[in-house]
Amino acid sequence: MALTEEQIVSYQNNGYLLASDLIPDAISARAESAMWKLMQMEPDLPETWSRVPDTADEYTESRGVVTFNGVQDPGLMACVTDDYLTAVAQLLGEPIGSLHPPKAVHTQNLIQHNGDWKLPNPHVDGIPKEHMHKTFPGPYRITSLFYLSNVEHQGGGTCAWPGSHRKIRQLAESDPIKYKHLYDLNKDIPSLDLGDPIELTPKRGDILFFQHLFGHNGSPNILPKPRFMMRLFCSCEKCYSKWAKVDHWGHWAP
Ligand SMILES: O=C(O)CCC(=O)C(=O)O
Ligand SMILES: [Fe+2]
Repeated sequence: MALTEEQIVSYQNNGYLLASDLIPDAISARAESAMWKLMQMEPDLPETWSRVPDTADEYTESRGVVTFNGVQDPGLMACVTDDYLTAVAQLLGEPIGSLHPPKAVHTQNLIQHNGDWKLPNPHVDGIPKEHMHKTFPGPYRITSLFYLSNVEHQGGGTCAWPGSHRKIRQLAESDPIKYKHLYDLNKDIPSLDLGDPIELTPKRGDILFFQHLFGHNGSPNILPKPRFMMRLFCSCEKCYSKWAKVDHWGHWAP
């Protein structure tokens, strides 16, 4: 088994799990190289780290997010290991070997943000107004963030609110009409007392799993080195209909 019973229980209790060792080091090292190449940056030349690549699909300047959609580079796709797929099946309680694999990735790489570092407010995923995703059952059961660089304090670590999935679900269930859509639910999340977040500082090859309705958010990368992170895409009918993202790609939603 890819994950221990303790890790599965921790995921259920906290709403998330940061797991190491699902990707062999050689594979994550190759994936990091693929990411540097995609970003048109040289790992040994810091002067190249702040250039937004002209091939990027999107650049969100306010947060320094460089997005590429539907990337199928074999070096990146190799991170979808059998152990990873087994881990997802374990966390979902599905039979091992029963999940269809994703077909591509999308990047959310963070280049240096010129400003103060501060903790973000929590959000749940699936909030873009144009989608109006329903809160239940939600656009996915579980999602995975793959880190492909070592993330230091204030270097773009994702912030996680342990146990927030229960409190957010309680809020959603308290008024099913008002909170029919994630878009509206998300507006009231900052008013909840979710406690202090944990600023995760993952290592290359770590994977963050979290559940539907889990409170989290990215934090700024104020360090020179870019933070590399990717999520998974799929083009099958089932995934595409749950959360169409761009072109024929949707988020992979096993
Ligand atoms: O950039 C991050 O660390 C997290 C971004 C995020 O909220 C997400 O991918 O759902
Ligand atoms: Fe998110």
